[in-house]
Amino acid sequence: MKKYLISILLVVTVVLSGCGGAVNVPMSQMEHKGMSSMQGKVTPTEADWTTPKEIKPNQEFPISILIKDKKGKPIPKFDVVHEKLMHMIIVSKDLSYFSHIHPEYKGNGEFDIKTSLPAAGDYNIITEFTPKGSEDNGLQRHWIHVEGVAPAQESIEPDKHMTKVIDGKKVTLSFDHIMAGMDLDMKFTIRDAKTNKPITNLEPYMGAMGHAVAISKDLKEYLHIHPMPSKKQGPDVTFMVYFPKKGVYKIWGQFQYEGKVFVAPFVVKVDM
Ligand SMILES: [Cu+2]
Repeated sequence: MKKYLISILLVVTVVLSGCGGAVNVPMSQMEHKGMSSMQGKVTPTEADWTTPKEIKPNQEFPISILIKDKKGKPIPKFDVVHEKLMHMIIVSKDLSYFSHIHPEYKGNGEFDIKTSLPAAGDYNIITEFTPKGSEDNGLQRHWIHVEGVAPAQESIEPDKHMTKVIDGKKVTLSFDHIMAGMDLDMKFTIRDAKTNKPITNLEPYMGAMGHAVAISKDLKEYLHIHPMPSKKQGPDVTFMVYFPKKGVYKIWGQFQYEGKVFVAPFVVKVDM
């Protein structure tokens, strides 16, 4: 059972380097608990990022990432994880903007994508990928700046109400308890906002009943969380999550219903 959990549960902690570059320490759930005997070999990586010097709001621009080993040699092969070779999350510094996209693999370690960002300011790009032979995923992060006068930063305050209406769905987030340094059950419950009826026909999205990302207010901690295996398609989708440190985190749950993906964001406070 535990081995199975490792394979389905991707929990990654990131320590940002001081310069805002990408020095990352991927860590699995088991490593947190010191169960290193269960932990496989992780391939350390480096990344070269190429983005335009000037990026303007709402204007498409290219992002190119070259994943290399520690000797600077491009890594040629990657495993498909949740249907993709690379997952990319982009968030604004105040965490008000979130996107989850999938760069295309060009071969010889290079992934490319085009995207646009809605407003001026700083954005953090986080990519996840698994070099072939690595038993845990790698992570690289990069800051970019969008030119112009940045809108006022949104404050990141814990939500008072844990139920929200998003695109006609009523989404509730609950925890069995919410403390750092231990495994928690995090549950999204999804209902029809009009009828209040539980939704029991959520659709698989990238091979799971949902995906969730959590990022700490200071953007240092990054967690990508997958749901516990279940045959149910709602209304409850439960994730096992491990918050490495106390503090305020923003969580985005992503689910698919009637062919469309929706994002449910919540801000929570994790105590010690
Ligand atoms: Cu993805």
